Amino acid sequence: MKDKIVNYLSDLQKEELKDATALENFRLKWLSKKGIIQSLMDEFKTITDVQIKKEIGKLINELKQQAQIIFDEKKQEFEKHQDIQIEDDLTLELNLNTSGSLHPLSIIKNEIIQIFSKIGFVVSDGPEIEDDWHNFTALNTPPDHPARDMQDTFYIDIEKQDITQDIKLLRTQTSSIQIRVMENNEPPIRIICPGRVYRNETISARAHCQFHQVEGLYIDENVSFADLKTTLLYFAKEMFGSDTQIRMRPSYFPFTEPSAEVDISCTICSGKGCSVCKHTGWVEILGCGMVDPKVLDNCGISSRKYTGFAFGMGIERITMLKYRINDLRLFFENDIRFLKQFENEC
Ligand code: 2NL
Repeated sequence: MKDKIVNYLSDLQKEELKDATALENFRLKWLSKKGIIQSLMDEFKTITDVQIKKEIGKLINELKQQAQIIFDEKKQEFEKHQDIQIEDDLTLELNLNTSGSLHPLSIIKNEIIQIFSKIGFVVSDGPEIEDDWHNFTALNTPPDHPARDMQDTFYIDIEKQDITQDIKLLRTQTSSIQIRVMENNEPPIRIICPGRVYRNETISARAHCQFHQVEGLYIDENVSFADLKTTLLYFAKEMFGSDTQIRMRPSYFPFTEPSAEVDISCTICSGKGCSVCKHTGWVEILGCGMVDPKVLDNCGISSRKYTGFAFGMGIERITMLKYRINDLRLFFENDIRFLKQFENEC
């Protein structure tokens, strides 16, 4: 039996383990329950001579240990190699086409800026954390107006604020930028103000607690409602195509008088009637009006000398119409499958 084990020891060293299949065959041959080592153990149990038993036991142990070491080392080597192939194949070709792209809201925001800059509007911006004066009071919003309600506006740590000071909040519209510009500049003023705004809304397909706006303001001597209408018709045609028509419906905002809501002829069905325009042929895109004289006076601009118009639109709404997107939440989830669809748009 001793010679047999010594032969096995030399056989073991000659094993060539090229791949995982060879390794498994090795395991079956040497280490499994029906393998060589187990059968040697069975034979070992029948030895009665204590001295021989000791000697043989030592040899079997050596054989077992060596077989196990060979198996473990090869196994580790193959697994490591497999990892490299899957995760770190350094020979793979580089995909050079991986640059990022603009978010659809940025694409449309830039397009709106571009359209208005062609007729002399310049971009202004301002803080997202505003005070009550710039967001509400200067804009002629009365103290009991529903927009001021906690349910509609995010106030910042309201319980910690000194209510004799101007209350801090997240701006609900970018008009606060225009108030700051009017306070600090003499007309003529011709600005557009893109930016993120916040409202305390329950999130759904049609409403979100954050969205983006572009507001416009034009103040000079003799600015008229006809100027407003011409400007917005120009915008609608540039944005949605030269066949686009607009219509104005009377409306109400605390900061404009008169006020109007503007619809465009439905770009999807060309006015024939579809689900987007709810079979009316018209889709609302913005609100506008002549700046209320009280707002001008609040900012130190003489309402006897100057008049102006203003308008405001939601960038999400324009983007949804342009790209036929039907759920607001898609803009804020940053799902790569959504974003990738706009790669070629900018
Ligand atoms: C809407 C309507 C509007 C304005 C915004 C404005 C700003 C100043 C003075 C007067 Cl400083 N008006 N902005 C005017 C009318 C409508 O927004 O539906 N926005 C999404």
